[in-house]
Amino acid sequence: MKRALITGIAGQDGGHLAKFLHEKGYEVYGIIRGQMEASHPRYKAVQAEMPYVHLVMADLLDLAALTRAMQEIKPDEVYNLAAISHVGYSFRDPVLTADVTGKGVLNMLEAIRLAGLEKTTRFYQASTSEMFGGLDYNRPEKGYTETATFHPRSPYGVAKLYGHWITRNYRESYGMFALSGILFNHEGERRGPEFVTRKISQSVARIKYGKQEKIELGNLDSKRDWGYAGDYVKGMWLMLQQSKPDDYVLATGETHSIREFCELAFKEIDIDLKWEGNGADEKGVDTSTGKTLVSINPEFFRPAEVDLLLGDPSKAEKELGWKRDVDFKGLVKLMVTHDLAAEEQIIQLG
Ligand code: NAP
Ligand code: F7E
Repeated sequence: MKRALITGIAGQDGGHLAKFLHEKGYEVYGIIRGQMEASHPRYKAVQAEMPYVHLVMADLLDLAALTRAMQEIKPDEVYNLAAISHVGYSFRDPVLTADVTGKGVLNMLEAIRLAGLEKTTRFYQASTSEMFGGLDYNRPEKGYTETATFHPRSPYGVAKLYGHWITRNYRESYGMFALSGILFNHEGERRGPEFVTRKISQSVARIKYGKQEKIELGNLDSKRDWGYAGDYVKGMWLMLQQSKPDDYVLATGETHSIREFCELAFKEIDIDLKWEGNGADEKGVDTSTGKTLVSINPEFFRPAEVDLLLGDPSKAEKELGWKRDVDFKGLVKLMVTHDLAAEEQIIQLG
C-alpha cells in the first residue's frame, strides 16, 4: 500500500485529493496546523468528513515538526497544498505569505532531505497561474504554457514563484523527484467562501431564500480560466506517476469574466441579470423586478490586478492523458445547486 502525505488537508484541494487517493488504495496522511487536540471541533470536523485520513499536527513554518512527520510516515508521495492562498489577503499580510507560501516549500523539501528520503519520496508543489500575472505583453494567444514568462502581480504570486523555483532547484541539484503543477483556478463545492466563485454561488442561494439582498463584488472585468477541483487533483496524481519529474499546466483553455459567472449563477434561479452604469457605479439588475442584485464595493479591489488568465493544458493532455470532465457552465451549475441544497437543508432543520 502506497503512503501519501498531504499538507493543507483541510483546504479545498486537500479534501478532493484525500478522497481520490483513498479510493486508489493509498494510506493517506494529512497535515493540519494549530494546537488541535482530537477533541477540537475543527479537527473533529475534518476527521468526520475524512475518517480514512491519519491527521498529523504540524505547521509549514516548523521545520522540526515537518522533519519528524517525514521520519515517522516515510511517505512515497508528498503533495504540498498548504499555503496562504488568498491573493487579496496576501497584500494585507505579505510577510506571513512569504514565510508560509514561499519559504514553507523550502521547509518541506528540507524535511524530506533531513529525513533521508530524497531518493525515494516524490514531491508535488502546488504552483499557480498567478505566477504569470496576466499582463498583455507576455500573454500567449492560445494561453500560458509551462515555458511562458512569469510576472507575478501579488505577494502571493511572488511567494509561489519562489516555491516553484526552489522545487525545480532541488530537482536539478539533488536529483529529487520534485515537480510543480501550474494550476489555473479550480473551484467547486469545497471552495472557501472568500473566493469569488463561492461567494457568488452562496449569495445566489441566500438571495433565493430571502436571506440576503444583493452581492457586493470588486472587479467584474477580470477573467479567469475556471475548472473543477475534482478534475485537477487527478492531474496532480498523474504528474507523480510519470517516469521522470517535469512541470505541467492544468487549465481548461477557456476564460470567462466575473460578470459572466454572475449571469450564469443567477440563471440557475431563473433570474436574468442586466448590467447598468459604469465603473464603481455598475450594477447587476434583475430584468423582471428592477431590483439591484450585484453592486460594486471598492473594498474588494486589489492594489494590482491580474486581468486575464488563460491556460494551455496541451502538454498535460498529451503526456499525462489528463482531461477535464466539468466545463464552465457545468461548474457554475454544480456550485449553485450544491449551495441551494445546503440552504434548503438549513430551512428544513429549522
Ligand atoms: P485552501 O483551500 O486555501 O487550502 C490551503 C490550506 O493550507 C488550508 O487548509 C490551510 O489551513 C493550510 N495552511 C495555511 N497556512 C498553513 C501553515 N502555516 N501550515 C500548515 N497549513 C497551512 O487552498 P486550495 O484552493 O485547496 O489550494 C491548494 C493549493 O493550491 C494552495 O497552495 C494554493 O495556493 C494552490 N493553488 C490553488 C488554486 C485554486 O484555484 N484553488 C490554483 C493554483 C494553485 P487552515 O485550514 O488551517 O487555514
Ligand atoms: O479572485 C475578482 C478578483 O479570489 C478572482 C486562488 O485559489 O486562484 C485563486 O486566486 C478574481 C480576481 O481568486 C471579488 O479581483 C471581484 O480578479 O476568487 P479569487 P484568484 O485571485 O484568481 C489562483 C489560481 C490561486 O492560485 C489562488 O490561490 O475575482 N473579484 N470581486 C473578487 N475576488 C474575491 N475574492 N472577492 C470579491 O468580492
